[in-house]
Amino acid sequence: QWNANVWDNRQVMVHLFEWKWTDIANECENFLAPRGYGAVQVSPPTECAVVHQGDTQRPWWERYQPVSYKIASRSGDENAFRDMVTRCNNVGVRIYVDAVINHMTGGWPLGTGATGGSSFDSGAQSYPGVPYSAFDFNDGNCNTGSGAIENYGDFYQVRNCKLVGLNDLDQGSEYVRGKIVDFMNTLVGWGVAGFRVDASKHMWPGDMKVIFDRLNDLNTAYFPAGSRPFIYQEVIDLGECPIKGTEYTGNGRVTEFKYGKYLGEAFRGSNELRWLSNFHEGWGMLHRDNSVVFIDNHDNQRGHGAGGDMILTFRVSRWYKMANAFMLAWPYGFTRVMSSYYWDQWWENGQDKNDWIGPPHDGSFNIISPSFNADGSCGNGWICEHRWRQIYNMVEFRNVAHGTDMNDWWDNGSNQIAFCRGNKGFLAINNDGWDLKETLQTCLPAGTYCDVISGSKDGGSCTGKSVTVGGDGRAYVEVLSADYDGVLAIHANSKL
Ligand code: ARE
Ligand code: CA
Repeated sequence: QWNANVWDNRQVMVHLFEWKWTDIANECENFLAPRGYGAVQVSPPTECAVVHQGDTQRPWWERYQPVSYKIASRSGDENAFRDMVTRCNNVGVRIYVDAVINHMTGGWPLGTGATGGSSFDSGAQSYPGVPYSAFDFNDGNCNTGSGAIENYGDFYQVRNCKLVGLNDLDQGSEYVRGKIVDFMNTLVGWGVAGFRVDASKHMWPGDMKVIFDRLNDLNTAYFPAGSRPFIYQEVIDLGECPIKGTEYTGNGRVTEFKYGKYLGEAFRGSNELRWLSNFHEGWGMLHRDNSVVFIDNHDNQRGHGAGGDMILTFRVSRWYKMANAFMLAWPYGFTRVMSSYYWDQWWENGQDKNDWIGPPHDGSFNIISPSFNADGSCGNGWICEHRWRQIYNMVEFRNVAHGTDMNDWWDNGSNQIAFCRGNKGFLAINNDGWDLKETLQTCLPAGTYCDVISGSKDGGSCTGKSVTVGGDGRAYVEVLSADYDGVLAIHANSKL
């Protein structure tokens, strides 16, 4: 449950937020497998409430309000989902499902539509598509006047009361456990490799353990016998809440939200990069083998969730690429690359009033597929960070350096840093306002290497900067403050 079930030489997952199943299947074959991505986190696949906001929009967050465990959403139906899992597994790319098992919908009246046609009544807590009824919810166990979570300082209400008004399932109930286990095991049977477990902070770790212990081993058509589903639990622990991520590491991995927040602070200049030399457990983060790390996620890239305005996103692309390069080169945690769609922000009093806007869609609210430009980048409103050269080339770096540790750290006492990964890779970053021009230890065998940030290796030549490593492993390296990107990266596979 800690093992990501990826191929050894594919060590990165990408979150294809709000993508359709058919588009993901194509992406596995056309891009992710050839570029060495190991897995995809998909948006919640289950039937959910249909929420309309204005005449022209459906918020992305409707998918976090399940109505049943039927596979039916704007991403596609069960057939499309299963076809995606098969096609991605066939090219060695794993699928992780975002499992929303803490709750069902918020307060919608009987008659509100659902993406799979099931009826439901939030007020009566009736979900015949599962079926769940009022007995299966936590109301009797919640100790607040409103029935909602009122104080995050009280771990009891965080687990037993309603998160933002969402009907809170009782995972202590044998019946509820059985329904959740059946849902997850159905997906495992189809070849799903793991789960992001939404709102894990709001469930008791002991109840979750009972559920996960009942999950089947992975499908042996694609995985070695005895493989366990990969489990990573969404727990936001920035140190301010009595609930700690470590309460959940006995069940699987946990999302480490401090990681992206601290890197955001460092690249935005609140903290010098030189301090990153020991960016590990010593910073109060989870053990590296228990954590999933990322620069931003679908919540905090739009001001939901954790980390506030320190979080880096595609909108500050130069820093964003630098932080992703650091993450993908740094031996800590299992890494997740975010892949977003664009929306216009509307700032009022420090809040984006458009934070709810859903993915690109047509007049009938059908999600529009990404288009692909000649250079491989996306159109139709999709950002596709995972297709940015500086990011996918660093995915290859991580795969090549996998199994090595960090060594030969160098810094200039400020915001210029460099380090090696064994004799497999070398990274230099310049976030100072002046040039980095240094002869540094790269730890690589003598030869000429292509910098995979300013370009790519193309046959025997390099479309970006070249770096010549001498017999002593040292090389003259330049990252100018005026360069398009503030990073330089070379590795064993970029040798010319
Ligand atoms: C929507 C509306 C609400 C409405 C509700 C019910 O926005 O106004 O009351 O529906 O109808 C997402 C959206 C929510 C949305 C919800 C359901 O973000 O806005 O509510 O879907 O449609 C906490 C949780 C953490 C959670 C974050 C967002 O601990 O688990 O809040 N993250 C996951 C997902 C979200 C999703 C949900 C959970 C719900 O990633 O996308 O919500 O399924 C501190 C605390 C954190 C807290 C954080 C933010 O940092 O330590 O624990 O995170 O503040 O409050
Ligand atoms: Ca709960």
